[in-house]
Amino acid sequence: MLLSDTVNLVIENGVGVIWVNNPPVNALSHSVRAGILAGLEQANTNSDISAIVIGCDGNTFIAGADIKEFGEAPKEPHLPDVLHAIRNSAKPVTAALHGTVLGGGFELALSCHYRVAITGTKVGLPEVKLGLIPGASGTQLLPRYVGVETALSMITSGKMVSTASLPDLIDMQVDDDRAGQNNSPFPEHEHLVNHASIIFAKRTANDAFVPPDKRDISGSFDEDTFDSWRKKLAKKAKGQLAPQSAIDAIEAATQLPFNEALALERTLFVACRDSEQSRAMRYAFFAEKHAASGYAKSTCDVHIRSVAVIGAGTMGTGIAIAFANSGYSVTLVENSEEMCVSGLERIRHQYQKMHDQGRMSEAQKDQALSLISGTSDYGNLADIDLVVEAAFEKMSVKKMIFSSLDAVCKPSAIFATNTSYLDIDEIATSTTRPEQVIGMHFFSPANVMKLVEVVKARSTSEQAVSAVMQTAKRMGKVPVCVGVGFGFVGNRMYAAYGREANMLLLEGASPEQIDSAMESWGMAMGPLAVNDMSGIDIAYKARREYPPIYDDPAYFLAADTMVEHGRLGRKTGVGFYRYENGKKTNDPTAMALIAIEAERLGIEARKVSDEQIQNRLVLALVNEGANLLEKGIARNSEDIDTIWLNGYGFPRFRGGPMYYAKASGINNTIEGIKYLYRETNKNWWLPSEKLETI
Ligand code: 3H9
Repeated sequence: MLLSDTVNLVIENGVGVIWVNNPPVNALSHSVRAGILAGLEQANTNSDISAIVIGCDGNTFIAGADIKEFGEAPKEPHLPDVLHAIRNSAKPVTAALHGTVLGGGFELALSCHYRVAITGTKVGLPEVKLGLIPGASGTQLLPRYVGVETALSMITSGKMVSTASLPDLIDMQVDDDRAGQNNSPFPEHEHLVNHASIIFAKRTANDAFVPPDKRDISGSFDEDTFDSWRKKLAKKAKGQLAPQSAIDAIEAATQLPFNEALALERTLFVACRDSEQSRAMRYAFFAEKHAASGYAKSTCDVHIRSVAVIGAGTMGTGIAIAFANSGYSVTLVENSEEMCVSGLERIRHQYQKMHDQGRMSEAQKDQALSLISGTSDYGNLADIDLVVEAAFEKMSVKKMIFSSLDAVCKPSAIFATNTSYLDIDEIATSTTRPEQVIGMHFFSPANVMKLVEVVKARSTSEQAVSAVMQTAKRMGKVPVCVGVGFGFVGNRMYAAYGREANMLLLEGASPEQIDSAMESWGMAMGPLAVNDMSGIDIAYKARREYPPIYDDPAYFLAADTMVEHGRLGRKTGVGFYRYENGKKTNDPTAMALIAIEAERLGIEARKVSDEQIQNRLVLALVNEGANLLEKGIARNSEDIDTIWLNGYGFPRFRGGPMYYAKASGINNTIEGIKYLYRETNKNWWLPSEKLETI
């Protein structure tokens, strides 16, 4: 019986099955909420039905509220009302779980009287990642099943957890040996779990059951538990409202009667939902999806199964690990057998470390290692589908590698370079297949960082772009397609950001003031601490090999001064800071050296406020982002924001630099940039013509 556009009720063996079909992720859109409510009413009044099952079609049980509806006027029935009806159903309700049971979908499952899950099912309350807290009883019910500590950890991190690790939550586990063998979904999973749930529901139909809200809160906790979480998250999730609100709501679950605590949860949820932070994070969620979606859906008959990585340095080994972790067979290529052996040894060492830190099981480690082999003979690459070159950043070296590959690899093989700034069109000329030459710019550490800039050169075919975008997506990366231009999008913008940090040093701001201003604004790390960590000499050398378009004596003068005094950053124990036993301390010598250069250029030291620092660095990003849009190197603002959120530690609750510029009012942003142009008289502050329409 059709209950709404997306929900059916079928009766099987005396069990009423409320069947949801709302692709792609069975989100709780209005028609799903209305359908489930209608199904409950009908099942409770139908004497042929003794118990109820809620199950879903497709790859997953309900993965949450429909995020698209958050910006619209809420329509009845609201989710809390639907879940109230489930909890108070006279006939027991069983949730049939598979896939990723998230947010409102997990709250629905928690509101049921029983849960049946198939192997591989994951549950989670990821609302904090959208600047929200669970708004339909999640903060109240989860601690009643898994205890306060686990609930605090799951809700404030938003991380998914396997149902296998939550035995108190699941009433029956359905085994499927194939789960977890690869990343592909199992089309019949929903039928298996649904079938098992019907049998379970029939068997337990007459058992006495405790409504979930009547369960006691388990586990040990006291007032300190909540205060210590507040302190911990004030550091870890600095500046964010939602994690703190989540703690308040969970604490209320331990102090107030269920209905009062539920009302408080709702109030906190609505405040979060209507906050700028949540708007920014919801925007970021869709920006990331849009960055890859066009390519993920396009037809592409190139299937990447085997990969070769050229170069066993830090980037090369990280890239090899990233591929092997996703099930690709990887050949690591080096100039000699000895270099190969030591590259493979470094990889083995990395895996051992991940295993020792509890980040992967022995079996996962062995499985990944079994996929990686090494060679120094290009002749062994004849059947490889994708080659990723991560060799020395020199055009002549890259061209030699690509022409050697061209001579041995099969015609369909795609050649990607991990270059950070070299011209990929020029690299492509060294092959007979320029349409299959592309950039795959990973960020260090490549097996951890999610961002991959997929660089489409002028000659690259759409098919090669699709194949690489889809491969990166399958690796769990966030791929963004960009065009060719020095530094592509991320590093090009980072140069503008770093340039202003350098200018501010000449104007009298200290490294620690600049870094702490940016960190308190939300950046994961300040620009000068980052520079010390990655090595100040790297960009110094690049500036000498490829002189910047700006012929200005102050351009990166502070960084150049550090390098010329042998202060290369962490690796030499001094840079913008001093490092003793790995600990960073302020170093007045750095400022003294910079002050001498400032005086030489006639730049007067002045007092700069934290707000001026934040404003200047962020406006530099925005203007450079708009320049890249103007040149067509970035497709749109969403792509730029996705790059900054996933590669540079930009605070998600600010949405990304371009979103932030729009949310702060584009006219204010333009005025700010014009002001800096007038004040500094520097060409790089010339406002981009694209700013009006970013
Ligand atoms: C919540 O529940 C609040 C409640 O506590 C309280 C309410 C009162 N809504 O990621 P994919 C789309 S907050 C709308 O590529 P995958 C997505 O945009 C919500 N659309 O697939 C994409 O569209 P397109 C808490 C959604 O297999 C398509 O589905 N839940 C939603 O790699 C496929 O997505 C979450 O935060 C949604 N909730 O991963 C879960 N979710 O094809 C967020 C996805 O047009 N979702 N779409 O580009 C996810 O984490 C992943 O999508 C998931 C599937 C793991 C489910």
